[in-house]
Amino acid sequence: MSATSSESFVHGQRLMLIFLVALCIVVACVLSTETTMPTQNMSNKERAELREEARDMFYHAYNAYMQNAYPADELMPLSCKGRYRGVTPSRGDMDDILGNFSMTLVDTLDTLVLLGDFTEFEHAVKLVIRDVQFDSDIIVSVFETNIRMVGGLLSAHILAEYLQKHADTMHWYKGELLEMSRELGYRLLPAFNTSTGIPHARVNLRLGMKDPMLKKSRETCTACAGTILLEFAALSRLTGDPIFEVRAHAAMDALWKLRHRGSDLMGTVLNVHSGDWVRRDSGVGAGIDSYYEYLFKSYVLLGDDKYLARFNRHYNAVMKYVSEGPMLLDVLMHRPHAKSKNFMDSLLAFWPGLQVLSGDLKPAVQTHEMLYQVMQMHTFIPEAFTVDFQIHWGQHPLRPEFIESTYFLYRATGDHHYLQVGKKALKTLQQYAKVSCGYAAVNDVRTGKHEDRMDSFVLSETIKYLFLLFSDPQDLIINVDEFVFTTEAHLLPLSIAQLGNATFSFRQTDEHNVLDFMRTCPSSNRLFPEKVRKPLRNFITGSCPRTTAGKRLSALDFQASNADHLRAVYDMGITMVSVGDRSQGKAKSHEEGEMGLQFMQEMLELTKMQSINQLAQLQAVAYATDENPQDWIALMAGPSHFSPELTGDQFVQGDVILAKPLRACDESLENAEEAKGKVLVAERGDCTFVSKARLAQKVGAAALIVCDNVPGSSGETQPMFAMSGDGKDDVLIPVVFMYSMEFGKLSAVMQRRKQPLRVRVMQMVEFKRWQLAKEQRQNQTASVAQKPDKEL
Ligand code: DMJ
Repeated sequence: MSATSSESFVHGQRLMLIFLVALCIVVACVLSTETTMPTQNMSNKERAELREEARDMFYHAYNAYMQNAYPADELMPLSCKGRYRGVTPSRGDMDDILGNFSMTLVDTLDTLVLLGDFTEFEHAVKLVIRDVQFDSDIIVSVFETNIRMVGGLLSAHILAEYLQKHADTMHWYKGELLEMSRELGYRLLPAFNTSTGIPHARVNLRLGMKDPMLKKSRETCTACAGTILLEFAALSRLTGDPIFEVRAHAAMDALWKLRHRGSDLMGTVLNVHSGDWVRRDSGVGAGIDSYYEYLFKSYVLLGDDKYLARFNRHYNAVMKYVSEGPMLLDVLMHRPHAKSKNFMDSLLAFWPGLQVLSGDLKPAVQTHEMLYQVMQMHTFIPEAFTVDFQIHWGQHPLRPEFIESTYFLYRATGDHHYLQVGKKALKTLQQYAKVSCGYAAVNDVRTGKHEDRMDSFVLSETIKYLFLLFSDPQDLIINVDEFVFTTEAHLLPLSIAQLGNATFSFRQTDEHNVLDFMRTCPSSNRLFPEKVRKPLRNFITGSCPRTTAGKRLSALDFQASNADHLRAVYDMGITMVSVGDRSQGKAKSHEEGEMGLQFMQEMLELTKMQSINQLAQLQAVAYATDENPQDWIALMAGPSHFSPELTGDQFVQGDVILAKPLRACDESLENAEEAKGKVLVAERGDCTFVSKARLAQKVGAAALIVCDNVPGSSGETQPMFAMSGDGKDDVLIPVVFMYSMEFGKLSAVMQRRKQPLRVRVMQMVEFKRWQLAKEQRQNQTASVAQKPDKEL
């Protein structure tokens, strides 16, 4: 053994020790308490039955895929056939996952080993070696190809060699899967030729970046660029070719440099050439999730302390700005006190699992509990849900993240609550997602309608984690504690650190602060999950639905000159005193009382503006009242991330027209001609916000208002949010969102008027300023006009 590799070996052992000790500390913290045990224990018999049910689920899905879809990438469980790129009607960017390389089988290989099905594993490996090839003129996602294909091949290679050694089987295997993963790695490498070293989001498997379609490629997401290192390091260490690991480390270094130096937070979309941020929202879910995961797991797998130090810096920032009780809400990386979204996405459900691994158990228990309640409320965790736990986006593609966290929480605590949670998740899948040909994604958790889609992660992660949750570690063929689970739940052995890579030495940098890591262990020595969960038990039911019975005057609408408003304020218990002695804090005269009111009004305006700023530029749709064309009313609207911002006194004006069909998801509109130059209204639903915007732009509309499809929703009772896009910036017209109640008002005026209704789309803050200035002008004119009378 060379000096380097023996050092690495020692390091690897030390790492594993740290990791296990951390886990033990957590478990010890948990078990040393004398708090009451959780109520419902699960018998060994029931647990074993559930493990077998998870196994049956696997075979139901796997056989459906193998018999009806293989060698396709995915099974379409409703039509019971395979989904092929370029053959099956395209779903747009989503299809970048598919490379016609039998993805579901490759992604599933290591689950077969965990299930102990060596015969089928051997058969499947032979199929992959025989059938799978990569020389295709197809553009694929670098991130997805890496985590599902490279990771799947590597893990299967490692397990094939493991079985040769420990199960005396597969002696014919000569590392073919490793060769395949090396070839695929090379095909991904052209994506890394950028000035920053941050890889492009997509690459052509045959042509690299020479595909003309990729000429304009420049944007990627943080998770897309930052979820490469585990697989690429394993690839380098197993093949001996350092190029992969070199490129992946460089990408991680470049990303780290892009963090906001004040907040230590990262955005979600960036330009790979300039390193500029395109979207500065910062959370732990979509667009960034596995970047954090790979920082921590790179430390665990490779033992490089700098990744732990980086993880800790980001982690502290997330816990400071993004975490709010059990919730995790996006903020702006450069303005971390401003929340940028009022909803959470289901991808963040992986976070408690990562917190468990890093030793921060208490917030993990809390967030998991919140998610469990969301799941119980809506049957499945919807793709996105609002801060008051209403559905923001009702889809559920049978994602694994919540079950993954449930598994890690159970492993760390031994609390049977997590077995019960897993049971609930399993039974729900059986009841609502199982179809005769596999498991179908849920299109909308409100209706339970299915989608013709079974993503490869259903087999590689969702069912795998269920099986692991109900299995005793000693019953498994491999000791899972000796492996790191990649983000796609592929197994990479900690022993990879022993295969030292001479290219890298473990540097001690100023980023390194192991103490930070030690501090993340729950400081409360008497922590017990049940104790943490208990106060949260009615977290959701206690806080929603949040409706107000009657319409109350909101501060946003208050006008000191309006007698009704003064009365309403009085009824709320606020008394305006306008006469009396100044020394006692009361106004001296009627005029001073008036000034006091005006002062209060200004304070209110200031507060309004502050909260408006925090709401990331609240928008307004304004129109003149029926009575007086000089009198304007503004209805509250939300901005979008993908359309140009209307700043300062900019506005777009036009007559309002409803799209036909109203959802505006087709290729064109029936009233396309009429919509030219108008402010188009389209209803939310059936397709993304940004595709409605593209259609509106295509037909020449001046702006687009997307109105909500949830009856009764209102900006008065729920926070406004900014509509998300897909990272591209091709929408050049303003696009705003209106809740149903606000749109109802607009629609009522439209129906009342004989003429088309002309509106202005602008910033709310600007509208308020405009109104204030107008009121002040009117007041001045009025007082000038009144003076002679008074003097008389
Ligand atoms: C998986 O492909 C991986 O877990 C990835 O990190 C996130 N998305 C899916 C599952 O939801």
